[in-house]
Amino acid sequence: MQDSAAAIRIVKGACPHDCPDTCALKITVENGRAIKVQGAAEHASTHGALCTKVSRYPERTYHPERILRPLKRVSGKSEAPRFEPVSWDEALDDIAARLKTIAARNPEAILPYSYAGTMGLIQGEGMAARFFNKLGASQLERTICASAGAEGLNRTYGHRLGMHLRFFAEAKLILIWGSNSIASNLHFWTYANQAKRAGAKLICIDPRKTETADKCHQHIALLPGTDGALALGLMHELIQNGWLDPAYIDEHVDGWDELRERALQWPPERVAEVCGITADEVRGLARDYGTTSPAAIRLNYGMQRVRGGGNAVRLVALLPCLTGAWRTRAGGMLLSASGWAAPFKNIAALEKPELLAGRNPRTINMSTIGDELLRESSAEFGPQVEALIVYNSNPVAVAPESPKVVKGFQREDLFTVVLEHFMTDTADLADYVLPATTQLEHLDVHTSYGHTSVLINEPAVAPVGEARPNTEFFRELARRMGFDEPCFAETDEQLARQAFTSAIDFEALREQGWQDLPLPEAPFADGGFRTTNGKAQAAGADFVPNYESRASSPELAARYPLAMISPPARNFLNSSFVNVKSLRDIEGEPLLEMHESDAAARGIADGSMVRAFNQRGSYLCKASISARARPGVVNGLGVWWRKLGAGGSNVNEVTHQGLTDMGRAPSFYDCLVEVAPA
Ligand SMILES: Nc1nc2c(c(=O)[nH]1)N[C@H]1C(S)=C(S)[C@@H](COP(=O)(O)OP(=O)(O)OC[C@H]3O[C@@H](n4cnc5c(=O)[nH]c(N)nc54)[C@H](O)[C@@H]3O)O[C@H]1N2
Ligand SMILES: Nc1nc2c(c(=O)[nH]1)N[C@H]1C(S)=C(S)[C@@H](COP(=O)(O)OP(=O)(O)OC[C@H]3O[C@@H](n4cnc5c(=O)[nH]c(N)nc54)[C@H](O)[C@@H]3O)O[C@H]1N2
Ligand SMILES: [Mo]
Repeated sequence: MQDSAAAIRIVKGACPHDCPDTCALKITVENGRAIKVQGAAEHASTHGALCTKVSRYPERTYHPERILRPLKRVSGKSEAPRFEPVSWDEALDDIAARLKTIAARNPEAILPYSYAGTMGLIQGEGMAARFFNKLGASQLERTICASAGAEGLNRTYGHRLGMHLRFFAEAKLILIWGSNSIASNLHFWTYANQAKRAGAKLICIDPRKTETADKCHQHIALLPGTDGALALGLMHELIQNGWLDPAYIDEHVDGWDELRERALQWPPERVAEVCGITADEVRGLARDYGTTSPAAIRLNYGMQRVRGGGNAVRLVALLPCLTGAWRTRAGGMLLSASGWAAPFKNIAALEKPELLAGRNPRTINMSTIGDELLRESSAEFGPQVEALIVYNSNPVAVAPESPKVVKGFQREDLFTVVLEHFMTDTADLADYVLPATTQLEHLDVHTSYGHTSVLINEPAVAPVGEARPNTEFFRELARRMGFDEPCFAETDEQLARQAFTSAIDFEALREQGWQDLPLPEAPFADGGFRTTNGKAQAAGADFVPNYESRASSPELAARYPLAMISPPARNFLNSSFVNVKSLRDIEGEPLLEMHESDAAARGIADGSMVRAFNQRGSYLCKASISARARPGVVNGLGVWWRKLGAGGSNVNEVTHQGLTDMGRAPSFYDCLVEVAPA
C-alpha cells in the first residue's frame, strides 16, 4: 500500500496549447514517469474530458525523437541538415559571443521569433522579454493568429470580451461562425450540444462542411472572406423587418446611422451574389437571428484570416448590439475572452519594459518573416536581420509564403538558434538547436482566451535528457551577456508569483489548480462597453473584399480559379503533433478536399496525387473528393511539417504575405490556386 502510494502521484497541470479551451489537467506520475494525462473533472469547462491530441501527451513527451542534447550545425544551410551534440556550456558561450558581436554593431539586427507553442506566461514571454528588452533587440509583432479579430473587437467593444462559455447552453439559437468547434474548441461544443438537446437551433457558417456543420441543423457554405457582406445583409433584414432593439441601440451604440445607411445597400440578392449562397439563406438566417431569443454567436478566428477579417469581426460583433441580444446572459457573442483576464495579469512585472531604458527598437511583423529575412539593411528598414532566436514556434511550417521563408532561413549569414522539443522544419535550418522542456517538465501559469479561469501547471516529471525550460536558456544567456540585474536570476516560481495581481491568491491557485475570475454574468446587459464613452462603436465598419477573388482580381482568378482555405486538421494543433505517429496515422496524408464538379472538370480522381499551385509555389497532396468542399473552394488541411508531407512542402507554399485590414495579420484563407493531377 505504502509503496504504491509513494510511487504514484497526481500533479495539477494546464494544457499549454494555443486553443481556447486551456484545459485543467490531472497528470498521473508513476516512479517519476508521467503515465496518464486526463482532464480535471471539477474544472467547469474541462469537465474531465480531453481532446485526442492532448490525451496523447505522454507519447509526445517520451517520443523517441525528442531532442535530448544541444546540437550544433555542421552542414551548410542548403544541404541535408547535419548536427553534432555539444554541451550546454559550449553552446551558450558561443551563442553569447555571436550575439555580443552583432549587438556591438546594432542590437536591432537580433530578432526573437516566438508564438504560442506554449501559451504559458512564464515559458512564453516573461524571461525572454526581459532579455530582449535589455539587449535592445528588434521587437516582434505577434500577429500570426488572431490580431485582426482582436483589433476588430477592440475597435468595437473597446476590449476582447464576450459571453461566458457556459451560458451558451441556455441559448435558443447558436450561430457557429468560422469555427470548427468539434475539432478546435471541443469544450465549447459540449455547451452547444446541451443547448441543442434542450431544443436550440444550431447554424454553422463556414465554407467547409466541417464535422461541426454535420452536427448543426443548418450549414451556410459561403465563399471565404465574404462574412462581412453576410453580416451587412443580416442587418438589412433586421432593419426591414423591425427586428432591432431601438432602445439598446439608442443607449449603447455609437455610429448606427452611418452603419444603417450602409446596411441598406445590402439586400439579400446582392449578399447572395457576393457570398455564393442563395437570397433565401440570407433571409432565413436573418429571420432566425432576428426572432429568436436568446441568440448567441460563437465566432472563431477562421473567418478573420482574410484581407477584410478585422471588419468582418466588427460587423458580426455589432449584430447582438442591434438586436439587444446582450440583454441576457445567454445572448451576445464570443470570439475571445482574453480581455477578462487582462486586468488580473501583471505583464509589466514579468517583462520589465523599463529594461529598454528609453530605447525604442523597431518592430518586425512575424507574419511577413519571409520578406523580412530577405531584406538588406536600409535607412527605412534599419539593419538586416543577422540573428534569430526562435522558441515556441515553427515558422518555416506555419508562416505564409514558405518559399520566401525557407530562402530567408537558408541564408548562410543568418545566425539562428531554435529552442525545440523536436527537429521541426525550422530546427532543420538552425545553427544551434537546444532541447526544451515540455509542459510536463516545467512550471507555468495560464490564462485562457475561451473560458475565464486562470490555471497553474506544476512540473510533473524531471526534464527529459538535457532539456531545459525556455526561462533557463534566457537566464543563462543573460549571465553570459553580462546582464547583472537581479531580475535575470529569478526562478520560475518567483516569476509565477508575480504573474497575477493580488486578486489571485497564489497559494489557493496551487491548492485547486485553477481560480475562476470574479466576473459579471451578462457583461453588456446595460451597455458598459470598454470604449471611451461606454458605447459599442459602429462607425466605419464595412465589407472589405479579399485580395484574391473572382471579383477583386479577375486576371488572377482566370489563371487560378479556385479559392483555397487551409483550416487545421483535427488531430494536429497547427504544426504540433504532426510527428506523433498515432495522430499522423489518423490524418493519413496531406489532403486537399475538392467538390466533385471541380475535380471532374480537371480529370482528378479521388485519392490521386495532385498539385495545388499558383504564382508563388506548388504543393503536392492527395485529392479527397468530398462534400466537405463546396464548388469553387478547395480545403487544404493544415499544417503539416514540410518534410513529412508528400513533396517536402506544405500548404503555406501557396499562401501569401498580404496583411489584413486591421491588426497586420496574415490572410491565410484569402488565396487563389489551380489544381492539376500530379
Ligand atoms: N484540433 C485543433 N484545434 C485547434 C487548432 C488546431 O490546429 N487543431 N488551432 C488552435 C488555434 S491556433 C486557434 S487560433 C483556435 C481557433 O482556430 P481556428 O483556426 O479558428 O479554428 P477552427 O475552429 O478550425 O476555425 C476555422 C474554421 O473557419 C472556416 N473558415 C475558413 N475561412 C472562412 C471564412 O472566410 N469564413 C468563415 N465563416 N469560415 C471560414 C474553416 O473552414 C474552419 O472550419 O483553435 C485552436 N484549436
Ligand atoms: N496555412 C495556414 N497556416 C497557419 C494556420 C492556418 O490555419 N493555415 N494557422 C495559423 C495559426 S492560427 C497559428 S496560431 C500559427 C501557429 O504557429 P506556431 O505558434 O508556430 O505553432 P505550432 O506550429 O504549434 O508550433 C509550436 C512549436 O513550439 C514548440 N513548443 C511547444 N512548447 C514549447 C516550449 O515549452 N518550449 C519551446 N522552446 N518550444 C515549445 C512545439 O514543439 C512546436 O514545434 O500557425 C498559423 N499558420
Ligand atoms: Mo492560432
